[in-house]
Amino acid sequence: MSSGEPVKLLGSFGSPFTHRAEAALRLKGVPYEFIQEDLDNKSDLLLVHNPVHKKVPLLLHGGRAVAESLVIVEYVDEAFSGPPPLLPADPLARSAARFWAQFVADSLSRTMFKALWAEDGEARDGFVAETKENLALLEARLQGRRFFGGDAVGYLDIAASALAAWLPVMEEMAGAERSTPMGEEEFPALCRWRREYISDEAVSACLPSKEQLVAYYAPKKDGFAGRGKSLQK
Ligand SMILES: N[C@@H](CCC(=O)N[C@@H](CS)C(=O)NCC(=O)O)C(=O)O
Repeated sequence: MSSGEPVKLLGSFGSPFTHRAEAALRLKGVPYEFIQEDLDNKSDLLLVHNPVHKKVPLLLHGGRAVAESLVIVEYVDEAFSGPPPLLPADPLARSAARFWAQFVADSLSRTMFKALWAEDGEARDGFVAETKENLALLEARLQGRRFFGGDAVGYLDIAASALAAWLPVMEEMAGAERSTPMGEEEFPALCRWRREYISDEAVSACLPSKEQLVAYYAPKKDGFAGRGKSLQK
C-alpha cells in the first residue's frame, strides 16, 4: 500500500474515539477526507468495512479498511513514516506506551465513569478513591515531561485524550457540586498536561469546543445517570 493513496476517515462529531484517529492524521500531516457518519443510520461504507463492530472511527486508505481507534493511530504512525513518530522507537518504551494506553482505556475509564455517575454514597466514595489511585499512577508517568511521549504529543497522549477534553464536559454534566476526581491540587502534572494537549495546534484543529461537546452530550445525560443508578461496587 502506497502512502500516497487517498485517506478517508469515517467518524462522528463528539466522538472521543474519532478524535484519536483524526489527531494522529493531523499530527503526521496526512491529508484526509472526513466523512461524517450518522450513527442512527449507518452507511453501507461503514457496515461493509467494519462488519465486526460497526463503529467509528474507520480509516480507509486506498479503499482498504482499518478499524479501532488505537489500531488506527498505530497504523497511521507506521504507514506514514515521516516525522513526528507517535510511538517511541525503543521496543520497551513502545510496549510501555501500549500498556498505559490499555490501562487508560480499561481500568481508568471504568472507574472514572462510576466516579462521575454513581449516586452519592459509600459506593461512589469507593469509585472516587479508586479513580484517584489510577490517576496517581498516570500522574507519575509524566515525570516532569511535557507530554507522555516527551516534548511532543504522542500515542499515549492521544490514547488519554478523553481525560483532557471529554472529562471536563462529563464533570459539568454530572453536576458542578461534585468535586472532580482530577483536581489541580492533587494532580498538577495531569492538569498541566490537559491544558497543553488541548492547545496543541494539530490537536485543537480537530477538537470540538467544550461548549459544543456539552451541547452534544446534554441529551445523553439521563442515559448516563440511569446507568449510574445501578452501579454497585
Ligand atoms: N473501541 C472502539 C470504540 C468506538 C466507539 O465506541 N465508537 C462509537 C462512537 S463514539 C460508535 O461508533 N458507536 C456506534 C454504535 O455503538 O453502534 C474504538 O476505540 O474505536
